[in-house]
Amino acid sequence: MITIALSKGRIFEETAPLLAAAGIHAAEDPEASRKLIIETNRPDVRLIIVRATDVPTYVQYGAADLGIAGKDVLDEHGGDGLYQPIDLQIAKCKMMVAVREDFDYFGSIRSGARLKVVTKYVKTAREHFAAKGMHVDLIKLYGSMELGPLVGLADVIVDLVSTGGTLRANKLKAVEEVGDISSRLVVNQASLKLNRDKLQPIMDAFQTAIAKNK
Ligand code: PRT
Ligand code: MG
Repeated sequence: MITIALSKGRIFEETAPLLAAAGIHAAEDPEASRKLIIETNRPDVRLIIVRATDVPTYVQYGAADLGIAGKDVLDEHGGDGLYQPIDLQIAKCKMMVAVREDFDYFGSIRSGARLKVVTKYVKTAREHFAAKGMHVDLIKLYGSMELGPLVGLADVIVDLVSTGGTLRANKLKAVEEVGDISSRLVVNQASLKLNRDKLQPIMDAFQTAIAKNK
């Protein structure tokens, strides 16, 4: 049995066409179903539906053979024991630094102010500001980072931006790019050695489908 870990929502939606290219079709829509294990048309392939941040953990410990996770999640996780062979080019967005529309980010940096940063991505943010030689205070949040600067919890957020609609709706502006984000296929290395005959065709089908979309 091949187990593929992924999250519902945008990752599932954008992965479904890639799975279809590999001849794998979910028997149920995880959005509609409460099942955490979703059968597919292939008796030897199943999907498990987990939180986006938990995907690397399932693959790392071999509870899933393959997983699909954002680079944001993988960078935070550290990627121990995870092989990342394919950039799937899905769920694309950017990791950005953002502030209130009326906040002078570059002026504050020049004056040497110590900025307060809220983020779900503490490791990524720490590395970004350290590379710029900035000393910041990091505050970990689990969601709705956009609220932080509005209520005085922080000066700065580090979060994902795709359309920019959430920033605009909350009178925030992006001031600096941290990096490009897309989802990656992650593979358990021991499983790849044992099950290469089953995993390689799936990986090849993904590659071909991605190349066609370009
Ligand atoms: O939602 P939940 O707390 O269950 O988990 P999650 O947020 O980790 O999962 P999900 O499904 O929301 O995101 C899964 C993956 O999609 C992330 O790990 C990213 O790699 C990728 N992705 C791509 C995004 C976005 N685009 C994105 N825009 N993840 C989140 N967002 C959020 C962002 O955090 C911000 O709140 O959408 C908001 C901004 O969107 P715009 O369009 O208003 O700019
Ligand atoms: Mg989300």
